[in-house]
Amino acid sequence: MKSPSANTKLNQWVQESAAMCQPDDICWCDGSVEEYNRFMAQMVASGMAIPLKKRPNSFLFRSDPSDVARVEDRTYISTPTKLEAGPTNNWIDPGELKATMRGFYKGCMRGRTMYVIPFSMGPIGSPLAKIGIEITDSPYVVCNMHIMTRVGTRVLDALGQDGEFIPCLHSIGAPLEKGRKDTAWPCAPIEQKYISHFPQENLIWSYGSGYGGNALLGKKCLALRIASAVARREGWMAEHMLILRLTNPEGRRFHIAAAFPSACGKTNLAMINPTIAGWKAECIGDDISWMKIGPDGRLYAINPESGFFGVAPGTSYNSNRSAMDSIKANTIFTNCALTDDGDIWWEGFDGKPPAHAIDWKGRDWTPASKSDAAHPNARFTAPAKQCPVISPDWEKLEGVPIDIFIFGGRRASVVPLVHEAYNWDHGVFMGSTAASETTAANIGAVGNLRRDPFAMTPFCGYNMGDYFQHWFAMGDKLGAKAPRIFYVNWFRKSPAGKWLWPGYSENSRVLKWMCDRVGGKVGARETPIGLLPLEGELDLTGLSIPAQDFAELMRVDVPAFKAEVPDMEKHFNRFGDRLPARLSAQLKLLVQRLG
Ligand code: GTP
Ligand code: SPV
Ligand code: MN
Repeated sequence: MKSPSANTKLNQWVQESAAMCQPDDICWCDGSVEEYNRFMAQMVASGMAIPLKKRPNSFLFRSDPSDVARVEDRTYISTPTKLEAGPTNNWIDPGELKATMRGFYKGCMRGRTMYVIPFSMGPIGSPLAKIGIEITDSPYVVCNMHIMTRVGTRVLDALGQDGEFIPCLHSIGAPLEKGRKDTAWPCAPIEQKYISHFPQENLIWSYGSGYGGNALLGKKCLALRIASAVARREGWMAEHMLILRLTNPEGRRFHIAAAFPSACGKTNLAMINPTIAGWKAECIGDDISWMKIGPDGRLYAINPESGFFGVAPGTSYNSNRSAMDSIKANTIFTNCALTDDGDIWWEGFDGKPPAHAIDWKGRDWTPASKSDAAHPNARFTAPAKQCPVISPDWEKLEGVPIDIFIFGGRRASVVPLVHEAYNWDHGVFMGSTAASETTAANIGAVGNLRRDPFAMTPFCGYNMGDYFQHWFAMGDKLGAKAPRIFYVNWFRKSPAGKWLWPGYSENSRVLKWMCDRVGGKVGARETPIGLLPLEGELDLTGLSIPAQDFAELMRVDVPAFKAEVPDMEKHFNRFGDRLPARLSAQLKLLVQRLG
């Protein structure tokens, strides 16, 4: 296909990539509904996609059992020196990594079509938006990109003849020999997978996986890893944060951005259905926030995405009504179970489990089966505009002004339901020492406690020590207009292993307390770890939590925090002289307060 673009650099890059990957043909994507339908129809015909009778224009995909999540072990930040990538990233010298990957890319698209996807992260025309071009050999990726980003000809128009774009090269790494029948989910073995970033060149090379953040390169690769590096250079922020608007009964609006690690509750909080009378919530984004200081000196956030790539298991009308309403139609499901009447199902779905289903591996499943019907990292891809609580301002070009930052994670013990930072530096300290139990969103062990600063461990495109410093620099610029910082833990458990907090919609009570703090309506008590709600000021009206459970939920476990100090020191020591002195100072203060 002839290039529809007049951009010389783009055309040259596409030609070079085609010469290396050797596809049978090249298809420039226009982003149209017709194009989406055509690719879906092709995938249905080839057996890769299963149309769902119960959900209009919706399809189920089953991945290869080895290709079910991000692969942090195979993800690289390839800066000229290892020090620039820092201690939290995998690093290979750019020359060496490119040589290795060129070896894999050579001829990798034989027997396949090369799709060129022009996409915008952020609404086209927003001062915060960035253009990317993804080259891929996966039609599944093209359809997902249609939902997750703004794709098509209007992006090429915005790019013009000499506009800047971020090149994102992707291959599933499975050339199709002539006469061979394709598998339902072609991909390369784990040791050939590479998710590589070259931040100095704003370049992404991904090989071998067709799943989620490994393959939809606008998301974690561009909007977080590359964007975080660009943001530091240009003085803005790219964060793993949901964005929501809360309006109190008097009509005052608060905008909240919250960073939790993968599969730790962002989508759920982003679409919260408040249980407190008179408060209204609207969703702006569920995974990524790009933020820049506006003309009034406040921090403005946009959601660079246009869809939700959400965790399916656990999603129900009971836990997240708005997500369920968002996925009624026009949705891609990956690694969910298929019911006999042509619907999807997963663990935690409303109602009784089906008597029979086909599990995510394509095998018969019944409630008596030993394994899960859906993979724990099964996902839905749904357009954001289908969310019943999407904010009318979710695509506002200048974004929304952030009042509150929240950090958090999954901690079965130690960390109370909510605490507030004493000041910006203390808030940055809380973010930098955040810890959480690992989840199925990455290939690897689940349930291991790890430090995950700012929920950015897998997503920071440069030395995390410099990233900490960038947070201080932003705080200094924002001064009194900086958002207030809080830390939450929805996941504390009783010794018997029961959740102490009902979570989900009830988290609105905690958000209300935060807004009331900002509004000066409630006080707080000083504790060694930060400011906690005063007795009776966290609204529990209508909630029946045993007093003993609530006390445990709010308990500041001083000995347990003291016991964590050595691990915090070890964590900080990894950054050597890149660790801002202001963080060491905060750790000292914490130690003093813990006594
Ligand atoms: P990524 O898309 O991987 O970035 O995940 P996420 O942070 O958006 O997490 P998500 O909201 O999809 O939630 C992940 C899992 O945590 C789901 O199984 C939810 O049901 C569960 N979860 C979310 N919020 C709560 C909560 O308040 N309490 C409890 N107990 N579980 C929750
Ligand atoms: C995450 O893991 O944080 C996700 C899913 O949001 S993925 O797009 O696969 O990264
Ligand atoms: Mn995420």
